[in-house]
Amino acid sequence: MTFKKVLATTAVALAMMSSTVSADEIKIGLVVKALGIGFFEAANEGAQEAAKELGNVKVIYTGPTSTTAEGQIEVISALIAQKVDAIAVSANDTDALVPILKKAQQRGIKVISWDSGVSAAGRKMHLNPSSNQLIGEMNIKLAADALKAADIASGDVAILSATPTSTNQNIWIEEMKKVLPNYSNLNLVATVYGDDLADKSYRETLALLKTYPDLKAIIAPTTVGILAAAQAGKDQGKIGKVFVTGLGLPSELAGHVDSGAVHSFAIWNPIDLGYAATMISYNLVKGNGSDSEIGMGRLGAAQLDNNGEAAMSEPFIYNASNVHKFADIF
Ligand code: RAM
Repeated sequence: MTFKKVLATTAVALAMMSSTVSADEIKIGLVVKALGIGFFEAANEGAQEAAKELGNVKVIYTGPTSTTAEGQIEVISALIAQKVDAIAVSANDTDALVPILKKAQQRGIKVISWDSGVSAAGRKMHLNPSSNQLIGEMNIKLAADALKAADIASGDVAILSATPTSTNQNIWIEEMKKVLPNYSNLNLVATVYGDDLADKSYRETLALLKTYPDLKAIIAPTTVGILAAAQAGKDQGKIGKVFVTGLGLPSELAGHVDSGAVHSFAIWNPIDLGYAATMISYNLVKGNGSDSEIGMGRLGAAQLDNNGEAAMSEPFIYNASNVHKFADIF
């Protein structure tokens, strides 16, 4: 090979390398409870937006196929092997992920939880979508509002949650129970778990309707659960008799609001949540921020409490007046 040819070949090789990898690219693993959940897909949209805005950041969107801690441990191990710079996880279990996340941190990987937290030992900080107290209170108030709008004085209500080990839902249920005594017209008869799987949530709803014939409302603080419950109620001819509420996506629930199966529901912006988690992860890698404050890009700064927790924003209520406006967004 002539000297000229060697130079040309080297130049081509270098050009190819720089177009595929760049030495200082920051890799962030965004780990979700499970793949195929609309809420997390919307969060990924925000995460990709943040990566684009930052430049030279790659977000690896990943998660198990069903909502288990075991599945997340496998996914996190793979991210450690890939030598990512940060991991941002929405956890299926508060404690089970701690050992693997500790290992990640020992290897210099910055770890945060977002949406659904892990114990403090497993992460640097946790980003709540909103105040947990507010979310709990809002879910109960939404059920009371649905009954009121239908002129139902009082009645039995049930909670359809995600998995029994889900940090976020468990905290919200606790908060709901704290305010329930203020709603003497709501009688909580059961809490059941659909595991954030559409078919299990659907079956659990059928069982609730059968076991509690006087049920007036189902509160599902999960986007998967609320959608399945609304569908099951509709299929069982319960529109106008049993109201489904909780936390859901306008894009998934607009039809059920139209049909009357859902009077109103709440959610924060899931795109913003994924964006914020990515911005925080990046800032931790870069050493930006402090123990009390860290940047979330266009969303401003997150204020951390003594437990290393922050809240992104307020949840928003959706009903017939606004659900279609937001259905195109998330
Ligand atoms: C589901 C998940 C998620 C939760 C939302 C409201 O998508 O359980 O963790 O925040 O519902």
